[in-house]
Amino acid sequence: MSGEGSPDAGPIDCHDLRVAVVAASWHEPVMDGLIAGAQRALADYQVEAPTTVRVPGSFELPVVAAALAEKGYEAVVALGVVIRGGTPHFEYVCSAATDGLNRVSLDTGAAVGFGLLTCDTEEQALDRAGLDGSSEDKGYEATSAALHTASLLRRIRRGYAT
Ligand code: DLZ
Repeated sequence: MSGEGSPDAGPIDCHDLRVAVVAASWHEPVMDGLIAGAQRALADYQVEAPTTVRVPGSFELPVVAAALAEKGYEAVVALGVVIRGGTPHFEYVCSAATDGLNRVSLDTGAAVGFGLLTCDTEEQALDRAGLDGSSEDKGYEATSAALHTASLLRRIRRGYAT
């Protein structure tokens, strides 16, 4: 799946949304790009005082995302990178993180940004990490999606979504 066809909705005012970023710690150069992209989006959307926490690996993203959502964060942006190795571990970590994050969103009603890169190689991951020379900026995209979704959910819950 490539970034072709992605929406280009621009920034909206999210200054009063409670937003947290949870980021895994494997593949630090890629994570640095994803986190920087998330921070750029948070600034563009005027989010005030977002929280950022780190977890060891992508497997740990859902449980911490759930704790943040339960604490009242309306948008939780999950960032991680899983790179295929020679064992089935890749599939287990990817599906646990993906299914877990989906569950967090549906169970808590928080908007969860899905910024998990699942790549065959580190080069592919770097190309999506929003670094100089990257063709995509998945940290920014995941944050933007979470903020638009949280804003829509708030309007629906207040009864004035169209
Ligand atoms: C174990 C593991 C492996 C092999 N690869 C990755 C990876 O590419 N990206 C990532 O975020 N985490 C990886 N992990 C760690 C697991 O996510 C988890 O942290 C450990 O299995 C401990 O629960």
